Amino acid sequence: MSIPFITAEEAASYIKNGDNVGMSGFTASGTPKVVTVALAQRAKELHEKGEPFKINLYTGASTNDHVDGELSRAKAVNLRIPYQGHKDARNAINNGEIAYVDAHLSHLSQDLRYGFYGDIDVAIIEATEMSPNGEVILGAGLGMTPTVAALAKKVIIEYSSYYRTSFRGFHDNYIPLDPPHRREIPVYRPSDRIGSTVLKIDPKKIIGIVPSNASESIHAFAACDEVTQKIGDNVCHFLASQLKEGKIPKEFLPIQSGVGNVANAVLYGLGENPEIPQFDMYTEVIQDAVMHLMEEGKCRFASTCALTFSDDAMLHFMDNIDFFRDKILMRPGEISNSPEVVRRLGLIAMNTALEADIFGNVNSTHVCGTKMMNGIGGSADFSRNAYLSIFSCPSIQKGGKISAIVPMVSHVDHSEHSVKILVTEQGVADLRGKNPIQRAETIIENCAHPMYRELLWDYLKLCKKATHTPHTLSAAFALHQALQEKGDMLQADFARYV
Ligand code: 0RQ
Repeated sequence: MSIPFITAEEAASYIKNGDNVGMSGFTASGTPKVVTVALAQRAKELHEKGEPFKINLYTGASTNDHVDGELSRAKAVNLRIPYQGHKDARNAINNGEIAYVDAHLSHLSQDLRYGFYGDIDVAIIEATEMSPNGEVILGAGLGMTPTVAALAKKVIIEYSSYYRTSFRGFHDNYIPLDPPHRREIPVYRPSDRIGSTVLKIDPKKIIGIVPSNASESIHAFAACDEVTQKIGDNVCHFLASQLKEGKIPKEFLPIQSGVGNVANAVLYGLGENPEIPQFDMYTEVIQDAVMHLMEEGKCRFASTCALTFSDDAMLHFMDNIDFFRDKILMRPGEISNSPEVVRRLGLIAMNTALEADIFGNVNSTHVCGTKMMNGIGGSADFSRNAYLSIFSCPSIQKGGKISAIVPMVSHVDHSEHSVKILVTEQGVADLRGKNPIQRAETIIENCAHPMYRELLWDYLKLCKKATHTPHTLSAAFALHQALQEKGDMLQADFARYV
C-alpha cells in the first residue's frame, strides 16, 4: 500500500481538541519538528475564533522548541507528561496554564500500556528511513516510540532528510511483556542487543508522511567554568580513590551521567584521568563529550536512549558514522532506564541536585519547594538502583544568595536512602554507613560553602536532642524563608522561629 505525502498543515488538521498525542524522541533528539509548529499555528487560529484547542502531550523526555516551546506559547497544551526543560513550558506550568505530571521516565511507556491515561489518539514520529509496509528507522532519539506507535490510533511520520545518512543499525526497539507475563529484560552487558533495528508500524494507521529538513537545534556547551571544573575533578578523584581501595571493581563499572555542564565536565575529567580505565556507559543521554571519549578510546561502548549532540557534533557524527556503528545502541527509555538492568549492571550513576539537605535528601526539581524547574526525568530510575549514586551541584547559587546545602530540602526527589555520595566544588561527602548526625557533620564540613557553614552548624546545634534525625521543624525552612523575604539565605535568623 502506498502512504501519501502530506503537508504539515494537513497532518495537524487530523489532531482534535482534547486528543492524547504521543511523540517520538528523547530530549531534543528524534522529536517532531514541523507538524508541531503547524499544530501550534492551528491552535492559535482556533483560539482567535474563540474555539478551544488543547492536547494532552506525552513524550519520552524533554523535547525542543518545535514541541514544548511552540505548543506552550500557543496555549495548546492541557496535560504534559513526563518531563520538560523549556522556559516557556516551565512558565506555563508554574502559572497554572499546563497541568504537569512529573513522572519517572522509565514508567511512562508501561503506564500508557496499562491504560492509566486512556488511548493514544495520534502519534507523531520522526523517521530517517521508511518502507511502504510501515518499517521505520527512527532518528537520534528513541524515547517511548515503540509503545506510542503500537498504541496510537493514527500515526503521522515526519520524514527527515536533515540527516545525511539513516540511523539504521543504531536502534534496539523492544517492548517488554506486561505483568503478569513479564520476564527478565535480557541485558547482561551494556552492548547486548535484545530487540529490532526496525520499528514496524501498521501501515493502515499511517495517515501520511510529512517531509522535514530541520536539525535538532542543540547548541554546544559553554566551556567549563571554575566551579564546574572543580566539581568534575572532585568526582573523578573520588572514583579513582574508590578504584584503588577496591570499592569499585578493577574492571570499573558502567556509567550513567545526567545532562548539563557538570555531567560534561565529569566525563571529560574521566577521560583525562589516567587512573580511570576504559569504561562503558549505560545511560539515557549521550552528549558531545562521549563522542570525543569514544574517539580517544576511553569510552568503549554507550547504551543510550538518545544522541543529544550539538548540531556541529551531529555533523561530525554523521561524517564518521561507520566508526560509531559498533559503539552505540539506542534503546527505549523503559530499557535504558530500567531499574532491573541498572541494578544488575551495577551502574555508577551521576546526577544533579538543585539543593541537598544536611541529612542527604536531594531536591532536583522544585525551586523553594513550589516552582517546577524541569522534572525528575530519569534521575531516580538510576539513583535508586545504582551501585553508587552520586549527586553533585555547586555549593552556592546567585552569587551566594542561595546555599545548595540547607537544613531541610523544600521538596524531596531522592531521599537519603538513595543518595550515597554528595559532591560540590568544596569537596565530597561519602554518606555510606553514616547515621543522620554523622551525615550532617560530613555534608556541612565537606560540601557546604564556607560562607554558610556556621549557619548550618548553628541549625544543627539548635536541634541537638536525643533523637535519630534532629530537626527543629519551626526553623527548618529559615534559609528558604530568608530568601523569599529578603532575597538572601544568609539573612536567616533562627531566633525568630524558636
Ligand atoms: O538558574 O538558569 O537562572 O542561571 O537553576 O542551575 O547550576 O546551571 O544546573 O543546568 O545542571 O541543572 C537539577 C535543574 C540542574 C537539572 C538541574 C538555578 C541556577 C540556574 C540551573 P539560571 P545549574 P543545571 C538526565 C537526568 C533533574 C533531571 C535529571 C535537572 C538554574 O540537572 O533538571 O537529573 N535535573 N535528569 O541558578 C534556586 C536553588 C538552585 C537554583 C540552582 N537551590 N535554588 N535556584 N538554581 N540551584 C536527563 C533526563 O532526564 C532527560
